[in-house]
Amino acid sequence: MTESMAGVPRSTQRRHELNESRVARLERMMEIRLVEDRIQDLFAQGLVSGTTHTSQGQEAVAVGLAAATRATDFVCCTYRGHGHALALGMTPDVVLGEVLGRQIGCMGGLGGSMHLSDPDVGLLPTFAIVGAGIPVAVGAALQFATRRSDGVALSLFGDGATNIGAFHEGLNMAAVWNLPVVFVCENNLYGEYSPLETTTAVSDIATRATSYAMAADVVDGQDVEAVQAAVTRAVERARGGGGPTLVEAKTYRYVGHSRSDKAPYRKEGELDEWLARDPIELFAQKLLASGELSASALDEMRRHQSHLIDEAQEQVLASPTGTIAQMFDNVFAPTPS
Ligand SMILES: Cc1ncc(C[n+]2csc(CCOP(=O)(O)OP(=O)(O)O)c2C)c(N)n1
Ligand SMILES: [Mg+2]
Repeated sequence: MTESMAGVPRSTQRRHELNESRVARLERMMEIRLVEDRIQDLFAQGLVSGTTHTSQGQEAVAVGLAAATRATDFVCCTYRGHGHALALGMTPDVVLGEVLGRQIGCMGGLGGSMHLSDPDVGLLPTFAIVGAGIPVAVGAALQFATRRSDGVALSLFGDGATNIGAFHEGLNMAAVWNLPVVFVCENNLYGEYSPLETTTAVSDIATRATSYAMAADVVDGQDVEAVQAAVTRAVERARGGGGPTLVEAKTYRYVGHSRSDKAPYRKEGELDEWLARDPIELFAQKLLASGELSASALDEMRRHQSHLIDEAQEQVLASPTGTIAQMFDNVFAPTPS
């Protein structure tokens, strides 16, 4: 992790910037898009081991959530987590480093794309198992409640995960124990290659909260400020002792599920409809209209962000990969008595 001169981790500073400024939120959404595009390029060049899942189109959910929370809260995301990690404050070099198996990565390059984590920004370990983070977030909320702290745990997951047992067990327990947890479903309309309506009996995932007598909200996942407002309401409810909330953000992934999936299963015209409501464009237009940003400042922001990602990529590609010896660094073995 990069340390600033004042000794505050750069990731923590980045989190504060996001909490404070609308322009910073637009910039972060751009950064996420650029990093995800870059990861796809690097994957195509054979530089990423294993698989990778990118989130182009879903940037507003990551940034809206991060802007509504504190670095001392806990977030559990998924294997599609590069954007969440960047939004929470992890720097592009650390994310790219992990994806490319370099020591500079947040897990020293041993976790890879699906296992980003950093306690400084409150990002709990991340799983490849669909829905696995949901009970972990409930556990994190239970420890906040037990310690009587005002921390909140948040769980991010997809629409497909709401058909998993852990989702129902987690929501039930959170409701029964009135825990400070916010469940955020990124409904991107597909679970792997299956459209939502072929796997799921409801079209509004938020209605599932009714079974657990839980508050719920459905929000436009392309509108960063709508996401921020909904998550803020839910987080305030949780902090104030009002218990859990299920927030459903309606969004879309522009890319396939993973790797080189070209998404031939999409409905005709669907991608274009969603591209017409691109979350970065929508927010940029809003800031231009309010005068917070000029057209030239927006162009400069795009150029600058792209330059920063070029630099991060160069730095990462020049840095050492994880080693076999490193694999044993954090292994605990009891001494035989
Ligand atoms: C328990 C489990 N079942 C199946 C899989 C294979 N799998 C990986 S991602 C995925 C789709 C999940 O869809 P969703 O929850 O909507 O998240 P998205 O990928 O759309 O972000 C599946 C079925 C898995 N990783 N874990
Ligand atoms: Mg999905």
